[in-house]
Amino acid sequence: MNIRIIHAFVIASALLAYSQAFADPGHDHRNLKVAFGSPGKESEVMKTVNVEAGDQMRFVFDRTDIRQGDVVKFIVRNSGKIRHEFSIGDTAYQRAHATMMKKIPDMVHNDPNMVTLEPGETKTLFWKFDKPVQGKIVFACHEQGHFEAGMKIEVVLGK
Ligand SMILES: [Cu+2]
Repeated sequence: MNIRIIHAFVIASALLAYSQAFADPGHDHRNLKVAFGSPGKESEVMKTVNVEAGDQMRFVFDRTDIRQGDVVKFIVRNSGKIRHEFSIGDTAYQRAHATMMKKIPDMVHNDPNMVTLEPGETKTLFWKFDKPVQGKIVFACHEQGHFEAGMKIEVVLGK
């Protein structure tokens, strides 16, 4: 099993445990997917957000006006001298992700909703915010200690 599959499995397990804790009886979780959207297509992009990840443990966004239904292109640049991560999630997902990253701190991501960026690197993600969100949309870096140091941006998904 490669690290990416382990990662997907651990996140799915954590989310499953979370959602089961809040599930009403009879609800079927066999087809559990991420609850905060789905991978977007470049041809559908409605908004572009430029993101800078820096060593001050901050993300800088040039806009945060994201609404339900938007397909957003994120152009993420690591302007720092250390590795950062950019991941899209919601409150529950990022909490689960943070717990998992403490167990496997050197995990590298290249998934539709998360990328790992070496210093100077720029990567692009396309995400479709097609689902209502419980809590907030949370953009986070889970390199060791970064989330705890405040490397996240929380956005209320507009209607
Ligand atoms: Cu970081």
